[in-house]
This record gives sequence, structure tokens and C-alpha cells, in this order.
Amino acid sequence: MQEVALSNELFLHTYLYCPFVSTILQIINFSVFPLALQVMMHHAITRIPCSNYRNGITTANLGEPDYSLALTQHRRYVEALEQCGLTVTTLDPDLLYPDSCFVEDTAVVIDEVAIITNPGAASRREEVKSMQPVLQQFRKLEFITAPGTLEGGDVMQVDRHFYIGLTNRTNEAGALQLGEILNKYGYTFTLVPMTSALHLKTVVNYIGNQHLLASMEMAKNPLFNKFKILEVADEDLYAANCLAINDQLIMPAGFDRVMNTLQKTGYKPIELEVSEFEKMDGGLTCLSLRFR
Ligand code: CIR
Repeated sequence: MQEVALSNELFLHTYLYCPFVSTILQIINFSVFPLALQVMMHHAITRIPCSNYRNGITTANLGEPDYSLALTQHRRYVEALEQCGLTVTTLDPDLLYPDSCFVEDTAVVIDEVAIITNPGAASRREEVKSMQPVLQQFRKLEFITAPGTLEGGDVMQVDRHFYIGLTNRTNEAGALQLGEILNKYGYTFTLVPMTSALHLKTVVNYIGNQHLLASMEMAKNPLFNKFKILEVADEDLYAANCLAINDQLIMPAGFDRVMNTLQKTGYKPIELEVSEFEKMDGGLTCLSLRFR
């Protein structure tokens, strides 16, 4: 794994500093390391689901989650992140907040700083408090403040650019606060008005090499014109939330059509069972914060 990581970093440097070689390498390299243009991540933070996890917010209509199965699936998720080369900090369950295993929503972590969010869901707003001392060990902190609201599930990074979804959870004031912080560190951003999805990354995810995995609706959005889009049919929508991490792509198990599309495009996805998180509207990206 370390060797692959090294080779990817070397590739990234060549890509950045030598444009001609980069074009050739990009063509050859994609067949070997489809995700090689992704920035390498080193750390992840996760939180074990709490025993009242079933009391979290959901619109899925898939029945109550099985707590013991959720714990098993969470353990396998952490193992998968470790196999992708990440050092994982796993936090204890937090009984006060049934949705607290979905840590992605509590922060946006960039190389320079961790931005603590202000979740739009009232029942989740205080989740951020216990994340602060954890993230402080890695980064200095900045904050999204009221009246701004923002959840990490609405933030999609593509290299040095960020797409920020405007949803019921993330309002324009919160998105613009994040944008201002990002600009300060030399990143750019685009706001993405959304109609129905819970979060932006519920329906569109960057999986490296200029590829987006996207719902039919997002695939038509002119904001994403410059990407190569792999469309996900409405009945497979849950699988639009795949997790590209270092040289790997993790996808939810049981979506053969999406698996096929990804394989034909050169990916070799790792499947994970996450049924008990789907029941609570959570996907693969929601379960961790990942950073360098
Ligand atoms: C919620 O509704 O907030 C949780 N039940 C699911 C959050 C999923 N998070 C994410 O997509 N980033």
C-alpha cells in the first residue's frame, strides 16, 4: 500500500509541475491507478453508532436499523479505511446524538484548517462540540456561525475547488461563510442550488480523474459540464455516494449496474455492506472525515 501511495504522490508531483509529461502519464496511468489524481489522505475520524442510533433522522422508509449489524458494518467500514492506508481515530458512541456516527457533517477539513460546521438539522447542531477537541489535535479551527448553517455532506472537493450544495441543511449564508474561508486559503468554490436531495453528496460524488458519479438530475446540471459523468439511475441512487480514497473506490454492496459502469470505466471498486446506514439516510462518505 505504501508503495502505491508513493507512486501516486510521485505521479501527482509530475502532473503538477510538468504539463507535457503529465498528459502522457495521465493516459497511461489511469488504467493502472484510476484514482491517481486524487490527493492522498492519511487520517480519518469515525464515531461508533450509539445504542439509540435508531432515533436519528430518516426519510428512507426501510425499517428500523439493526443495532448489532450496524456495529459490525461500522467495524468493517473502519477496516476498509485502514486498508486504504488511513490511520483511523474512532470515537466512542455519543448517546446524546443519535445521528452522531455521521461525522462528515460536523466539519470540513482542508490542509490548512478544520472548519467546524453549524448543522442545519436542529437535533444535530450540538454534535460539533465534541468534535472540536478531536480536530484541534490536527488543525487550527474556524467556525460556521448562525444564521449560517452548513453540513459536510453538502461539500464536495475537486482538487482546489469546492462545490457547496444549498439544501435544507446548508443555507446560502453558511455556504458563503465556508466559501470565504476557502478563498482565504487559495481555494475556489461554486454554490449548487439543490431541489430535493438530503445533501449534495447524496447525489453527486467526485471519484478522481475528472469523473463524477451522479444522479440523472445532477448529470444534466451545467455546473458539472466539464466532468466525465457516470450516470446513476434513480433506482440505484444510493450508490451515487461512493467513497474515493487514495487509490481505492469503496461502494455500497448490491448495486450491480453501478458496479458494471465503474468496472467498464477502469475502476475496481471494493463493496461494503452498509444497509443499516442506508436505513438512516447515511452513506459511505457520511461515516468519516478524511484528511491529509
Ligand atoms: C441525517 O439525516 O442527518 C442523518 N440521518 C444522515 C446524515 C447523512 N450524512 C451525510 O450524508 N453526510
